[in-house]
Amino acid sequence: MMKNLSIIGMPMDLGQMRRGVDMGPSAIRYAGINERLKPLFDEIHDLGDIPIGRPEVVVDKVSNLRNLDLIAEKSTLLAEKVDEAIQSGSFPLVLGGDHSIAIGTLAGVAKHYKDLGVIWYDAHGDLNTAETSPSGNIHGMPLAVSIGLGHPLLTEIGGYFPKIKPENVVIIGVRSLDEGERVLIKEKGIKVYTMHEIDRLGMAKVMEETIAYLKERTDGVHLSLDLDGLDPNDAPGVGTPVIGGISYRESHLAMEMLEEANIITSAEFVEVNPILDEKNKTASVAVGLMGSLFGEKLL
Ligand code: HAR
Ligand code: MN
Ligand code: MN
Ligand code: MN
Repeated sequence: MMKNLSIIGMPMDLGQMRRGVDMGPSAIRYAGINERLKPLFDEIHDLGDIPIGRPEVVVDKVSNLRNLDLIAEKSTLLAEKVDEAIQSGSFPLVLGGDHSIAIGTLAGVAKHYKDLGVIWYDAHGDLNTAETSPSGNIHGMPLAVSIGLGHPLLTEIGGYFPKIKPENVVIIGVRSLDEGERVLIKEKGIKVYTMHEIDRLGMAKVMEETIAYLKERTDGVHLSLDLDGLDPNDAPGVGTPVIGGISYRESHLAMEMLEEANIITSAEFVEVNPILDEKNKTASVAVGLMGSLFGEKLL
């Protein structure tokens, strides 16, 4: 069977307030994604970037959500591209952009599965709604939106609802949660490995359990990897760094174990902000992790 990859850039920074994350796809391409992944696929198609432009910031008067209409509009474009890639038999790899892009990615992916699983690799839960958000920033909401909670303009993208079931989600690396997110995790029974469990069990055990859990209940697994899940020492180029994160080595192991288990069917790498980075280190880390995720071997 042919193994093809479709790379889709989503240079959207509308989900938060720090400029520069719109340059994430460029930084990741500059870090050599094509060369690095070329040996691992039969064909790589770089589909370029979804056009975002440079729209003015608009805060929705009713919901207080920043750039709601624009994010809904651009996410619809991304969902269509991702959908097309999957239809053509290609693995979709989306480059962000802030994490609000996951709304569009998942809208394009989830319709192809009865029970899509999601690994949310992140310092944050991204489970806020307009009611619980401390910031009004939509990049703190994409996981909530994908399980069907949030503004209808977001939850209904792609014309179906919800995208994923809360019990098919595993959050890994979280160390910053707002009160409403805590409540939601408990209420919905979302599986979570905080930094505490990663320290206690070790990443190998965390991934073994995650893989076993998802294999049992899902027919495809999307990896949504927020670079701020990693420790800021290893991934400094992110808009909302939180100390005490997952190391580069642990992340490599996680990617290698996912590859061995052969469960990942789509992926996105988000929140790379080259303006805040040190010599494109974070984009290079992202590309290194992609290498492991797609089967790069030392020997
Ligand atoms: N929880 C905070 C909020 O909702 C901060 C979210 C930061 N989000 C990301 N994505 N970087 O993980 O505003
Ligand atoms: Mn092809
Ligand atoms: Mn995130
Ligand atoms: Mn985050």
